[in-house]
Amino acid sequence: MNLSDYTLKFLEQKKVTKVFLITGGAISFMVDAFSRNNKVKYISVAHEQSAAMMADSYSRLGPNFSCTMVTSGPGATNLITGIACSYFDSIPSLHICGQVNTYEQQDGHKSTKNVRQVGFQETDIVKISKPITKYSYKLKNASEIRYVLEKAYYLATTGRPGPVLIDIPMDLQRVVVNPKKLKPYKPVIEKKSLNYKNIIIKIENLLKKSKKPVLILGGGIKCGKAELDLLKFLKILKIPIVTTWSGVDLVDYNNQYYIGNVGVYGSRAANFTVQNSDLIFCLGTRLDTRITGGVPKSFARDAKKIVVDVDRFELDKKRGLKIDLKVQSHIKKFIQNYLSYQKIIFERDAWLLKCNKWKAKYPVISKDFFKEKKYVNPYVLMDKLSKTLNKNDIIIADDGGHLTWTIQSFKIKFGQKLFSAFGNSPMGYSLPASIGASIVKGKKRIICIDGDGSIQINLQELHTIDKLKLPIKIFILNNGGYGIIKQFQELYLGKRYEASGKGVSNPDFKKISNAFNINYNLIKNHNELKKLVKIIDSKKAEIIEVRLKDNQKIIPKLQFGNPIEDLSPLLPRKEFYKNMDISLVRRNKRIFEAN
Ligand SMILES: Cc1ncc(C[n+]2csc(CCOP(=O)(O)OP(=O)(O)O)c2C)c(N)n1
Repeated sequence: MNLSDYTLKFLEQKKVTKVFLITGGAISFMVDAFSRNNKVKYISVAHEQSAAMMADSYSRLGPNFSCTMVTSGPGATNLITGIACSYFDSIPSLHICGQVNTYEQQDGHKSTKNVRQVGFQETDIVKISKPITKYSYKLKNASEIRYVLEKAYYLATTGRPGPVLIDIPMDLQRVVVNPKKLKPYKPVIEKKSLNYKNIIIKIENLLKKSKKPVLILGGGIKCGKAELDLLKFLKILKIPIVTTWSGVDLVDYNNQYYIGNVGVYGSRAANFTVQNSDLIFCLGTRLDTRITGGVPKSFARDAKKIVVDVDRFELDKKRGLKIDLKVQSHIKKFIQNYLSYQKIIFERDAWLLKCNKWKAKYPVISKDFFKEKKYVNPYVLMDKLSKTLNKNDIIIADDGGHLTWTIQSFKIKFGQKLFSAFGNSPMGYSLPASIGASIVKGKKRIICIDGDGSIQINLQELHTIDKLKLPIKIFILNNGGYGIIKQFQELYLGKRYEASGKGVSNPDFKKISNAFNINYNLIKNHNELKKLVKIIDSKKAEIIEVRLKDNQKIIPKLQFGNPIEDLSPLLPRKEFYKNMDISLVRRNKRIFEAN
């Protein structure tokens, strides 16, 4: 067998059975190996960027992770945006790039070390990808292949997961290898183990002293595949729960402990909960600025903070937040240990009641939104979708206003999955991600929430959807431009809509649908939302263009300079002070003055 056959065999053994690819000269020998392997299948797509995004969503939802294969130079550089999605959201994926032959590489001889390129389409993808991968390596000779594949697999899936890249020169791809003689990779496993018993005693002591505790749940729980462990944990810790964007699908919206999404685009209820709390217990969240707001010191300023994270660097970063108890642990291990050492079932009824009153008083989907006559209000659309979709549906949003409306107002039924590429947040993610998701789930229907701007980035994959007959429902929320940018310009740039309204336009989405052989539907107003049930139940792919007001706003949203409890539109001050402990408001004033 040659090195390419060996690589596919390795993927087969690791149950990585789908590879998203575009072929090319430098990857040809690797791709040829598919002709001799009937277990690992490839899917030819239309852009390497979307191949990486397909692999990303495949890994988010599947039992195993996925792989891309691309040619050298432009094939490899096209992967970058998709790889970054996996890196920032801690998603394992493997990217195999073809590279020019070993004898024509720029770094192959000292006389060419400083030239730009030697081989045709030669690019140093290892250097380019280093900051967004856990491991990136160019194969030097064929005998390294087992070691490198095993190391890449180990690193992608262990600790905080993430993407890895292997660059394989063309001549090495066809070298005959003897698997028995290849050197294996033996990871150095750290023996250091935590004293969970002590940690859990400390946590219970903090809890006992707390009158207003809150659980903050983040995407790390999903990366650590601890969703079911979490359910058991929530039975013994009966306190208000808020989620980050990445954690939004961890808890049923109607769960009596669930208050809402916290942060810059969070709900008023969730933000009041966190900002009035005296203890926040954070699982799998890195508490980034989308959660804390621009001045981290003002976040949960009266609360002791417990944070559980697998990544030491996240725990030790200094950004104005003081963490009182840092627990560096894999989340699954932490929860399992908690369950075995825990002594008390913890409740705080009066506090829970107060938080639930906020949830009832400040719903994200306001009654007023239903009064819109001429267009569809996106919050009303989400209300309708929440009611229509079933508990196994997968919803993937892109980037912009439509992502924000979705995360703010979609009401999760436990079992549903709702995500985007949260950390990287590129326009163009949801369409290819929906393809990866549909494939890993056996051609399941996927709800893709897109914007009229974002969909144009990876529009070419509509053909992949048609070719593979995937029943993806593609919602294009059309507000005639880049809504989220317009709202920003309105607030901070004197309503000068440069390159967001001005100079930006859309193709005719009906003609686009026809060209790609996908059914087209138009929903212009609330009355027409009743068409949705039938469209969603269709066995085919459907494009659903939904007409919004051009100046549709994200409501509520944090304005620069405010702490997260004070979302805009600002509440009348009297009402606001009723919701906030006044000493906290005063303390906040001092924090902001000091900044
Ligand atoms: C690849 C990429 N380019 C640019 C941006 C900056 N950006 C973020 S959202 C956005 C506009 C999105 O417009 P649309 O998809 O129509 O969504 P809307 O806000 O109107 O709902 C832009 C330009 C980005 N996130 N990703």
